[in-house]
Amino acid sequence: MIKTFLDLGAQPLANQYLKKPKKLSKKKGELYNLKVCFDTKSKLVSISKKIPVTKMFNSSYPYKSSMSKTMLKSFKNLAVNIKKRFNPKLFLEIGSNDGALIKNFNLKNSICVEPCSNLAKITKKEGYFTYAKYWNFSLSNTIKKKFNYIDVIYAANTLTHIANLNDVFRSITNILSKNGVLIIEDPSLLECIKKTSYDQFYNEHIYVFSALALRNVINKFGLELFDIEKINTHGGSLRYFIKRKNNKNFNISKNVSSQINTEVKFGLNKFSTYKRFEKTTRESKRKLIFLLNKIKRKNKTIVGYGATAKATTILNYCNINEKTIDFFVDTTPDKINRFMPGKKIRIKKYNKNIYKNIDYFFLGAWNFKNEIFKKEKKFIKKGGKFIVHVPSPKII
Ligand code: JHZ
Repeated sequence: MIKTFLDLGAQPLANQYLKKPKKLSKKKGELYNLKVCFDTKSKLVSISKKIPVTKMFNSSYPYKSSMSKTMLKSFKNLAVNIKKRFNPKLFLEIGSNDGALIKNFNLKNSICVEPCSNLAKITKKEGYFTYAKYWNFSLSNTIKKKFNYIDVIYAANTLTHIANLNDVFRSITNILSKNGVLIIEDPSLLECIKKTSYDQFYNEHIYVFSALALRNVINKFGLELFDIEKINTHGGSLRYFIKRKNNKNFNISKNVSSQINTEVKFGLNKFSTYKRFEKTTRESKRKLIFLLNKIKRKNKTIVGYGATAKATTILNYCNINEKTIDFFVDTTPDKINRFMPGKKIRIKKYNKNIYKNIDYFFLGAWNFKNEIFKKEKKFIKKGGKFIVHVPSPKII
């Protein structure tokens, strides 16, 4: 049974940064109701409304993974580990974005799949064999015809963005070699619930995985988890290592049962846990609005730092507008001089002197707090403050 536990209100598409702000309409499909549900059988957490992929991932997708040093470092380390541990003859990345990970792999034995053609162009230009296509069964057949079976398939922050998980895993098992490994990484549902980071829910995040739910999903395809790594990226993610059940080349690590046991102990298998999360989310909204209003009453300036997809959920759920946050700063070229989705809040190009006349930064990219704090030492030294909303709204 599918049960709804959270209503985040009318939301625009998270990565649609308009050149001019306008009143969005539900009728035209510019706004949708963001509700989050729990499947009592599979334990999957998903959003209820699925937006057509072509509306989300197309030739003007702005997000680039390479915009953060943290991600680049994480991908570099991962590439070293994959080569050491699995030594793939053929490496396939689903959702290769701007090549932040793949550039650590050899041109000759790497394949990229990226449906956003503006991003696919980047890896193509660098010489990587790139399919500017959506991941599906037909594409897996095309790849199989050309390359045969693949021994390492990797996807970061991608599979949770595809509604039809049955097709996702059927397509993967279609081309994964007998002893092949599938590695996927995504924000951890446990961390999301623990930190009340309700902003992990938006149109692109159709699912937020727990190990518990993922195990149930892949089981039908003769796949099993053999290792799980906890990583710090995106507010706490899990990196899952998956193999065919009949592949006895890898032992099942204790990390798998330990993660699932922790999740069950926390209650990720129970609807009541999600109802509690709904309550803490409402409380978080109330506290954030109270905090921002208190600062504004003192005539202080607040500027958003990192025009994230996550910030779209916060701004629209908490009804925060340009009277509270003057503008956002961001380093992503395709976001600059545009407006935060659903809001009249402009995004300005980040520069090193941006903090002059700013009292507070609202940390839209809270998941890169360490990287940003390191970069903004001068702002902090001058008495500048940051506002974060996870694990609960506060000034730091
Ligand atoms: P970041 C996107 O979500 C969308 P977002 C997507 N659905 C997903 O799953 C995750 O990524 C992986 C900027 N920035 O990574 C760059 C600075 O300006 O939290 C980005 O615009 N200065 C695919 O958007 C944004 O912040 C900096 O110093 O929630 C970060 O976006 C740093 C470090 C970042 O993902």
